[in-house]
Amino acid sequence: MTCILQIGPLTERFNRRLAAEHEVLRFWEEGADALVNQHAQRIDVVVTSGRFGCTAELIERLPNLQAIISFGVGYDAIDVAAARARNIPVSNTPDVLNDCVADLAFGLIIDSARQMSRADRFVRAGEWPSGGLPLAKQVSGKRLGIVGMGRIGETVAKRSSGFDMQVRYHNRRPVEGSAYGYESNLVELAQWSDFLVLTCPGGESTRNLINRGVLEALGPKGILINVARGSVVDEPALIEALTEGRLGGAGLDVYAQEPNVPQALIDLPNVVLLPHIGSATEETRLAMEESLLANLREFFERGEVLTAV
Ligand code: 8YV
Repeated sequence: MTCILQIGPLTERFNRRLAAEHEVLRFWEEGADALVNQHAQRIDVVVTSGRFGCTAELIERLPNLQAIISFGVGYDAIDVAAARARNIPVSNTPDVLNDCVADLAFGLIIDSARQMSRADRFVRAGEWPSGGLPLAKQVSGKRLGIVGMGRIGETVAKRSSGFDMQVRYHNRRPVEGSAYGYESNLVELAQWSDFLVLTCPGGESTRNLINRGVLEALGPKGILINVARGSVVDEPALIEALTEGRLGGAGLDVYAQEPNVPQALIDLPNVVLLPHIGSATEETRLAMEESLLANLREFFERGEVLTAV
């Protein structure tokens, strides 16, 4: 029987499905570290997620590791370079989550602009009889800047046509055949945008890409939406800009130190805070599980993964 090291728990259903077909060592359970030492030679595959990742140190501890199969599209928490150095393929679950992440990005755009969460809190707190909320900002017809025109960025852009928005994007390089205008200068894109939506990968190449200068350019009327990774934004600079009114608002699904959200963000009225739920629907999570299991099956049957990173 094949031996899998599962780094963290996914759904009960998934854990059961995996354990039905394979011997699974559960890395998050007590005593797992000793178990890994004991079985290190036998572990063929690591199953992990964007959240749990896989370190170079762990890869090094597993001399016969043949593949890393991950749940989620982002793989910044997996040391892909260490895996590549040993010719270990890494797979993720792209495409199946594009719609849900893009839906959530749009939800954040509308909520941040129209202050729906704030209005909900206002009604629940019984404040309506004693006054109104400040006027909100319109969404339709506005300018949407997208940072990272990959599969998710493209899906967000598609959603915007129903809102008669203009779209421009920033990427490392222009996307061939894209219907949207390319902006090589991120500060200029931020200056142009009413909403700046982040859909780029995390990791070292994009760390603190959204810095003080970009936030300054987005300005007191601009809104930042992040459904990518917390690492893409200089979080202290974001808090400063929001607190001092140099940025209009933010809609965030991801943070620098999840699951810890800075109190300064919690205290701000013009910020919508979500607990990293971009792909968290029943339909999409099931599709992600299927994609992970299909990668695993393909690897065991043919020695290759289906969706390599
Ligand atoms: C998942 C995500 O919640 O796919 C991603 O990159 O961030 C989310 O869809 C996460 O990967 C699960 O750990």
